[in-house]
Amino acid sequence: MTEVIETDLIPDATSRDANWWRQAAVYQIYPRAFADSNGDGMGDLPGITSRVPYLSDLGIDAVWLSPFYPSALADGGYDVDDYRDVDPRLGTLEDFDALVAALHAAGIKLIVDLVPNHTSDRHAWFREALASPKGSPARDRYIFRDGKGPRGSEPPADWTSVFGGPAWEPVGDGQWYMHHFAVQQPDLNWNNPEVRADFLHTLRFWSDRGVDGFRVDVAHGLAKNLGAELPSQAELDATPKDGDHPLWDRDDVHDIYADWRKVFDSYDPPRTAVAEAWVAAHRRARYASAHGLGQAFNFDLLEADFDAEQFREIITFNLGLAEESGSSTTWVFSNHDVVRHATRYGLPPRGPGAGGGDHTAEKQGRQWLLARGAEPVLERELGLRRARAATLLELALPGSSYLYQGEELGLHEVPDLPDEVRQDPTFFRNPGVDVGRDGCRVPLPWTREGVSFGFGDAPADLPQPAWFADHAVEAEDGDPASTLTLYRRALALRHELQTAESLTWIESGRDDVLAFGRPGGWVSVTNFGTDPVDLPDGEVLLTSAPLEGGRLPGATTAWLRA
Ligand code: TEU
Repeated sequence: MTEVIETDLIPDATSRDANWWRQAAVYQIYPRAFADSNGDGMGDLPGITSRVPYLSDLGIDAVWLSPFYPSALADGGYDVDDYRDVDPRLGTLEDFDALVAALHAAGIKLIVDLVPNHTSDRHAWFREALASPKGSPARDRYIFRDGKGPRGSEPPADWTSVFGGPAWEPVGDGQWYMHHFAVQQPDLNWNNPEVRADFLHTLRFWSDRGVDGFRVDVAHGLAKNLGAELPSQAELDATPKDGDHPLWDRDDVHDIYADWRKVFDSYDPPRTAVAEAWVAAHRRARYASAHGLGQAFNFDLLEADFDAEQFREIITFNLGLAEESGSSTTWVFSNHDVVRHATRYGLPPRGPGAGGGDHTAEKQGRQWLLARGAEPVLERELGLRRARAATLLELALPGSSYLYQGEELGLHEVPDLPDEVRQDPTFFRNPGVDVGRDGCRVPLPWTREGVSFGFGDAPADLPQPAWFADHAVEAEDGDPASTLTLYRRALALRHELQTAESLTWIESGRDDVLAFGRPGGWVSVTNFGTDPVDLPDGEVLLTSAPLEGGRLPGATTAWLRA
């Protein structure tokens, strides 16, 4: 038995206390793919409001709403034209207020996505920058540099963007601007005081409208230190990301979040934030500090195989990090950027020693997508069975669980979207190398039939496959064996059983079984192997698949009351 962490805090995610987020189950809504109320083929805010009863029945504590701001959708809304408005195709500010009111009436908090690293190229600031001369204050809000060569016709540096292709774009007068992501996403200059002030304004704007927290996009990218001489990509690659890299995870980024914290703490209860920061594990704690954003994602489980040893190591390590930061830890299997976990777990194992390095389970999934899901053959049932077991394990862990719309329906990735409907810039910028993230962004099926399975009255812009019918809410509602029923039961029980943020490993005597107890007698046992195993003593509360002769079969989790 290993004591991992003990705190005396017993949060209650349903109350209005300042710690509501510490062990919340947060459900991510990708708004354009959730529910379409006006038949234009695009999900919208009134669509979400109409589904609040569904969210309430599901039993989540909070919604994380991906960007709903005006946007040309060059990157699914992560290219923001105006941070303090609603995309007219999604509704109005009044619709937003109605959504907040409906969620709050149902006891559900709302976290909105904030995209501070870059604006869109249609943002008023960027238009002004293009219309203004070199060296002007308007250009200083972004990262402009003179090009090299005659008339600046060569880029100022050879950098590649995160999305593939060059990271510098010419504007026609010898100057170029920097973009970590798509061309339509110019990076902001966070050394500019006006940029800093404007985001404080945005934080207050949404906090005043009742928003409970923020998910901070690319939180490790805002601070940059670029002198007159730009380094080469090779030099960037060779520079350790330990606080003084010119572009990523700089120590001074935390000065920005210290300012934000003052805004968060001026509200009652304080507004919360969670950092999306793809940084080395030992650097995560700073983002999660109570003086900064307060919580940070860890993506370790979504990069791992369905493997007891990897899971145990990741869980122990991250609970330790949580102790270091004073925050609670976060768990994520799926989101709008990655191959859905039911699909990842249905692909062949990556072989001995897999776990770290660049070839993660998620990257393996992306390679599979490149073959349009043809090879290797996806073991659909096994993948879903493992995903259900993994999720039940996750929901018993101390800390917050971030769930992605559709996983509660057991959805697989849609691997075979025709190229002509694809929207993700990572598809267009990486021909033949990456098909992008559209396969996890296909609109949800609500009914077994209809032009878009109840998503709306028009066909969905990303076409839904025929097999979505079997995963529709209507098909799964009330079916005791469905994934939706499993999530509902698990989330309801989690509320009942939720307890202090600690965990005690229970030695199972087997390498392929992970068992742990939470204070108060809540026990979770997962069999990662194939042979049925005996369960510890206790009352079985819930299982991710039926027991076999009282024993726990392979790829199954059971919750017990000891
Ligand atoms: O993602 C940041 C990020 O680093 C990911 O883009 C990741 O590298 C990528 O998904 C791999 O394909 C955030 C958002 O979650 C993502 O949707 C946005 O596209 C991105 O920022 C730019 O805003």
